[in-house]
Amino acid sequence: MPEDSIDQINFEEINEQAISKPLVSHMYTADPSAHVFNGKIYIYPSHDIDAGIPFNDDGDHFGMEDYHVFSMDSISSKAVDNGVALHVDDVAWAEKQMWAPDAAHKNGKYYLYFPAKRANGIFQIGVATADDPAGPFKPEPDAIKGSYSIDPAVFEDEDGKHYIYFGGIWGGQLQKYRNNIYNRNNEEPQARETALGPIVALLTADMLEFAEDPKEIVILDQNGEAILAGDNNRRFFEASWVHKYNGKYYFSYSTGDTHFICYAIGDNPYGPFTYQGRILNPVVGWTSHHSICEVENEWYLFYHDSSLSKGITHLRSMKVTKIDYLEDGSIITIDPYGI
Ligand code: FUB
Repeated sequence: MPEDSIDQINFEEINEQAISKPLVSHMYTADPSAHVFNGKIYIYPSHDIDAGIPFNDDGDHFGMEDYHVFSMDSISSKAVDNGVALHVDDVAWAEKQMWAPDAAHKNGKYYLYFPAKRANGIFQIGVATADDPAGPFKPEPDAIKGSYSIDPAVFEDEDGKHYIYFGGIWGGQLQKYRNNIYNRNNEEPQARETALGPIVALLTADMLEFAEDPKEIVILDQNGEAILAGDNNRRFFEASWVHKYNGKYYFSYSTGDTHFICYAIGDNPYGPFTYQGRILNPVVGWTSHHSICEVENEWYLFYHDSSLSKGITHLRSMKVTKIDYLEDGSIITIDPYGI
C-alpha cells in the first residue's frame, strides 16, 4: 500500500479487518522465511529497528543489525523468540543492513543465508551455520563468492539439490549487474525492454558456495513473451520464493512499487516461469515480502505488514494466513484486510 495513502488509513479499522494478527508484538519482524524442520515450524525474519536513518529510495532506513529465529509447535501456537541468532558485528565482511534472510537444512546442519552491505556500500550474500535450527549461527569469514544483491531464498528439490534464488532492484542493486558483472553505470532496462529477472544458482554439496555461475530467470506472460520492465504490476522487483506443488515449480515474488505478491509456474528450478496472477494484494507499508510453507498438508503464506506500527514502512510485523489452491493449481488471491 503506497506510503502517501497512510494519512487516510483508519488503523483501528484496518487491524480489526485484518485477516491475521502479528505473530509477535514485542519487536518488529519482516520478510518471514518459514520452514518445517524436525516437525516444528521455524521462521527466519528480518528484525526491523528504527535506526534513525531518513527514508530514501535505496531503502537506507532499513538499518537492521541482527536476526532472531522464531519457532512454533504448530500453526496455531505462539511464536517463540529464540533470541539473537546472528549479529552484524560478528560478520567480518559485513557493515550494515541485514536484510531478508532464509535458512536451509542438510545432514543435521542448518544454514542461514543473509544479505548485508559491505563497507563499500555493495550488497553481498553470506552464509552462517548452526547445529540447531534456532542458532546461534556462525558466519563464514567472507561472503559467498560471486554473490550479489539481496533477498536469498533457498529451495530444496526432491532430489536433495538446493538452489539459491536472489535479487532485488532499486536499493537491492540488481540493476547494476548484467551477466553477474557489476557496473555502477548500469540502470533498469527501458520500459519496453525485458524486465530484469531474479537470479538462481545451484549450491555446492557443502551448502557454502555457488556450484555454478548464477543464471537470470525469465518470467513469461501467458503468450510466452518475456514480461517487460515497464509492466510494473507484474515485473519482478524482489522477494524471491520457490515452492513445489503437484510437481510444478512455483516462483513467487514482490512487484515492489505496485505492492503485489505474484507467482509464476515452471517445470524446473531454472524456469522459465509463466506468470499466473496475484497471491497477496497490497498490505499496509511500502514493502511486501513472503514465504510459502506446507505444514501438516496445508499451505500457508507467511507475510508482513506495517499495521502494528501504524504504517511505518520499516517497522513491520510478520503474519501468517492459509493459502487455497483451485483444482487447476492456481492460488486464490488473498486480500490482507478481507475487503
Ligand atoms: O527488509 C528489507 C527489504 O525490504 C527486503 O530485503 C525486501 O525484500 C523488502 O521487504
